Amino acid sequence: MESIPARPGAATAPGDIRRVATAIRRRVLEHTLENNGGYLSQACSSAEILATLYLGVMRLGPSTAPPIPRPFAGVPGADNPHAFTGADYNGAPAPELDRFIFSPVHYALVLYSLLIELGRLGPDALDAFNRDGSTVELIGAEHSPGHEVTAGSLGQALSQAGGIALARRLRGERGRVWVFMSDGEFQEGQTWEAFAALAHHRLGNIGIYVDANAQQCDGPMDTVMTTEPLAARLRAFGAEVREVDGHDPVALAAAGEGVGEDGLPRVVIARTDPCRGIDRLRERWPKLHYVRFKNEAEFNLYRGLLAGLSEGDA
Ligand SMILES: Cc1ncc(C[n+]2csc(CCOP(=O)(O)OP(=O)(O)O)c2C)c(N)n1
Repeated sequence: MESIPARPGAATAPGDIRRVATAIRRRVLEHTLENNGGYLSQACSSAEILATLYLGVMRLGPSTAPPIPRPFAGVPGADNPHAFTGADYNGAPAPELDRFIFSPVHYALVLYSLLIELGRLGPDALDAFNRDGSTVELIGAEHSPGHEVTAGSLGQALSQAGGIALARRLRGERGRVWVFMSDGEFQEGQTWEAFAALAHHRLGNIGIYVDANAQQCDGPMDTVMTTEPLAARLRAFGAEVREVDGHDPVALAAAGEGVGEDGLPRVVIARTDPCRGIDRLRERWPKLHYVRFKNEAEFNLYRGLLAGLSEGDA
């Protein structure tokens, strides 16, 4: 049987990653039905990427955070000793361990669902989803489970991750910095400025996975503003680029190998399908960014799909 050895001491079979990915889609669909709205196509596109990062790429310690997320304790500041980030769901920081920076924070429910599947977050954690005073935010922020920075204004997290990567290198830490981004963020100038800085400082300890689902909130990327040829542009900015099928855990894990060993930032462009695993979503194309159901018939249709998803062959 194939296995993915990237995470030391814990080889994960691709089948396990696929099962986790299916469970993510199921939970996100369930919540989209419950709340009549959700970032469902993002679960379809990114489930294998995020599951592979956690199970086959990143070196993280066990969660040190409570299974039921803490309420919001205010923004960080000199006068607020109670503020916290959600990074402790990714384990305590250690020089040899990796850090994870989650950039397109409207994907938050996808990350929470993954953390639940991995036992890093309790199964009831989503009871507080999108409630006032809760950290389990619809649009995640630094206090939300699994998040380390506030990135709701898209395109900023990579710059923050670059600063963390530079600081880690200056301290002699061997742990890497992994960033998850969406393709819409490559329409923003700050992203390219960040890449110029990563290349200038030769930050080879940073790896970036991009969910290239070819969609953004106003529709298909190529009609709003194309970012192609993305790989060539990134190479021109000094990155080492791999392009893979974003639903293939083996290819995704292999594309992250060797990060931390040379002087170039690594970008994995994961080509994905925003309807993967929930084929009926194609009927809604190109309006996929935020899914809401229009009538009882549609609710019933998607409720019916839930059962199929639990059998798990997305
Ligand atoms: C700086 C900034 N501009 C605009 C927005 C509004 N916005 C929220 S999600 C989104 C789409 C971003 O593209 P992507 O994440 O690739 O879309 P998806 O695949 O989730 O549809 C936009 C423009 C934002 N959050 N931040």
